[in-house]
Amino acid sequence: MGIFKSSKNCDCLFVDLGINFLGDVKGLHYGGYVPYGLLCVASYCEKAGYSVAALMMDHGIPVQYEGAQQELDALTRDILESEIRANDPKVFGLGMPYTFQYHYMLRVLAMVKEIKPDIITVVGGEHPSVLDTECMAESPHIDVIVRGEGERPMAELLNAITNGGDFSDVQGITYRNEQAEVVQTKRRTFMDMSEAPMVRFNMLPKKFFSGRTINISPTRGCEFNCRFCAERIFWGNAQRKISPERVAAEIESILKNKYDYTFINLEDSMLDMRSPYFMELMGAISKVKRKRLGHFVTRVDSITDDGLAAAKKAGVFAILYGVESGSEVVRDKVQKEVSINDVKKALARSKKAGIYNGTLWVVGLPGDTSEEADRTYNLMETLYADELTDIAAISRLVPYPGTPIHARPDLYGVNILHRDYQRWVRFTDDGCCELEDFNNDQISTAYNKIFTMARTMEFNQRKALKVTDIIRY
Ligand code: B12
Ligand code: SF4
Repeated sequence: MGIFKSSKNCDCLFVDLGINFLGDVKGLHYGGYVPYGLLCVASYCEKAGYSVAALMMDHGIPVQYEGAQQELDALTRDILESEIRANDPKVFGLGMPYTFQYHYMLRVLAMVKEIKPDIITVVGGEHPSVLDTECMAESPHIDVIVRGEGERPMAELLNAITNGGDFSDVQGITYRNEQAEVVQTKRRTFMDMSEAPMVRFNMLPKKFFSGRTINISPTRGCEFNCRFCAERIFWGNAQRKISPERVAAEIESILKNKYDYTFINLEDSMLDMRSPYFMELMGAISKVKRKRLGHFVTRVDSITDDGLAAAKKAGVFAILYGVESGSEVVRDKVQKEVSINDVKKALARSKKAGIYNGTLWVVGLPGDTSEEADRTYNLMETLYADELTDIAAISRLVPYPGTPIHARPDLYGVNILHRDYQRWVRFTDDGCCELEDFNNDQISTAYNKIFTMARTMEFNQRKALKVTDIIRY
């Protein structure tokens, strides 16, 4: 019997790699996550009539695991062996939301194929979706990659596997055919969100949720086009929405499970307060009592006073605003079409509405230099001094697969330094790219200077300090 709920005659064991395998990597380990995307796919397949089970590696690997790789791999293998034995799945569906999980993914898939050679491995997530042929070339243990939105292709694959269909009919996948050739099927259109069933969180054991934030995503897609971001390409440039009633019902279902979670966050690419949907969503959520709502992310140019009031009434604790840089040159280069005035005005309105303001920043974007980064420093310092930002999440640029910068770094003056993906981490001074006029060491120096100032400012504000560990971004 495995540590997770087992499911006899399981069609697919869904597994997310989590974060504990990393050990205590600077700035990255802050409690882990609930694998929402994986559960979306598993819930959809279950509704389509397949028998599924879900496993999150973090539940079996201790927090901030400190062992050597050999020990980690032995532990991982034990977990996989016990779960595969307990469930005997036909398919192993692996979720890899983060690029830094790449090498661990390769090792996990090799183990899975050793444990059960005839199992079919299917991998999903942003990195393999974009770098499908590279992943296939580097791992003989991947049978199929689902590119992009996972629900429909995964259900169709399970149908093909259990009923003997042909993978070539499943749009949106990359697979190895009988001649071991890598085949990419046609890109698939996005699904209508009314098809998405409620996510069944209780596929994972109750104690897994203890101390974690639960992220749900009422919408998919973004109409904006910031050049460092993959959202528009991965999810499409039109926002698809889950009905507010269904979102409220999903939150109710979380409450009914009595999980010991910290916050429920709305983790959409961005929520636009100007849309009627936003007001309806806040209205529906405000009817759910005692839910402990955390944050959502938006742009400074999409706020409205009515929207802020509705968010406050719905119980939203914090709003995270993408500011990115204090440099106009940089913001122009990455098509973040907002001015410093917009930033200040929006943050002031948000504060006035009683919201806890978080701001999101990136050092080392195209156009950045030591001088431009000083503008970021100065703007952030002013925002802190004026109490317009309570917390700041400062990253350095990582050209994630799926972003326009990753596709054409040359167009943006970005030089990718290495492809050691486990080091493609953005809250660190160990960079993976640099700019023509802002080299890796200079970026690290600017990053550390800004980061240190922000921490000092937060520590000066006792109110901010209390929530530093709560807002996990
Ligand atoms: C919520 C969120 C978080 C949450 C929780 C993470 C989680 N995975 O649930 C928190 C706040 C913890 C977080 C943290 C970080 N995040 Co984050 N996060 C997101 C966000 C905004 C939403 C994730 C989500 O739930 N999406 C909705 C679901 C439905 O989509 P999905 O997970 O992609 O799943 C779909 C497909 O990928 C696919 N799929 C997924 N799994 C599987 C499995 C199978 C078998 C199949 C077939 C398909 C499949 O089908 C799903 C449904 O269609 C995404 C951006 C985004 N909009 O997706 C960034 C994103 C995942 N985060 C990102 C990053 C970089 C981070 C951080 C590393 C930032 C940092 N600190 O440096 C940290 C590290 C994680 C940690 N320390 O725990 C990047 C990852 C880029 C990359 N290539 O690595 C993203 C894509 C945003 C971005 N483009 O910058 N994050
Ligand atoms: S940074 Fe935000 S607004 Fe810009 S494209 Fe990405 S999700 Fe959209």
